[in-house]
Amino acid sequence: MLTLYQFRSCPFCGKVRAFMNHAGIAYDTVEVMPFGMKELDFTDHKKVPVLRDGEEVIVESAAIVEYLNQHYAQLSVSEGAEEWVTWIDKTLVQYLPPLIYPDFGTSFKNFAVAMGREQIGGIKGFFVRLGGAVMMPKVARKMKAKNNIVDAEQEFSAAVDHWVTEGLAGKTFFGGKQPDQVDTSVFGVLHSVQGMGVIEAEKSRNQTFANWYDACAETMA
Ligand SMILES: N[C@@H](CCC(=O)N[C@@H](CS)C(=O)NCC(=O)O)C(=O)O
Repeated sequence: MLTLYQFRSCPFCGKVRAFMNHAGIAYDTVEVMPFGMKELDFTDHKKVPVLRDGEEVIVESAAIVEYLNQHYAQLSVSEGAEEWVTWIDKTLVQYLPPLIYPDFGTSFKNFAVAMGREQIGGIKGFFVRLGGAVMMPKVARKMKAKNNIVDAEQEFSAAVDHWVTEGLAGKTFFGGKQPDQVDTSVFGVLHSVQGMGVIEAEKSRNQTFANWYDACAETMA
């Protein structure tokens, strides 16, 4: 059995889950505690996702998806996929922290959504939520500066439009009639923030995006 070590709300972990869900690959998940990451004591890589396949330990979300496709799925890889895989990690993902953790109040509210999903309750859940809400706006500000993001909302909407016009380009999916690993990766990253208002706003603004997102959700969520 494959085991995915994850934070449930991490976009990179969402990317891996969406691929496995879509490809029908069975897996277990282990929820890693953000402060300490004791669950990852078996590896020096202190970031999630980490995939364990028997003795094999695979790290880095894009490499994990590649590994899964090679060994368990063999989905066809569409032309231009490599460029979009880079865009997802270098551009699309970078907007999410500034959007969902802009300040303490919004972060505290959005951490409740994430904590609910991760089913971390009680005192431990409260301290993870509080610690995250204090820390993440600082991380988000740094990411914003590093990536030259000025207006996260507007630039994220432009990124969604870019995906629709240049990625989907009139097709149902990037992969054509069927989703491929670019679709699963874009969906997985975006789905990680579902319920926090960001995706909902984009769906009501861009109907083509909404149609694609809902079609992906049928097999990937
Ligand atoms: N390039 C990595 C990025 C993974 C990553 O940044 N994961 C974050 C959670 S979203 C993490 O584990 N952060 C913990 C830390 O940096 O201490 C990938 O694609 O897997």
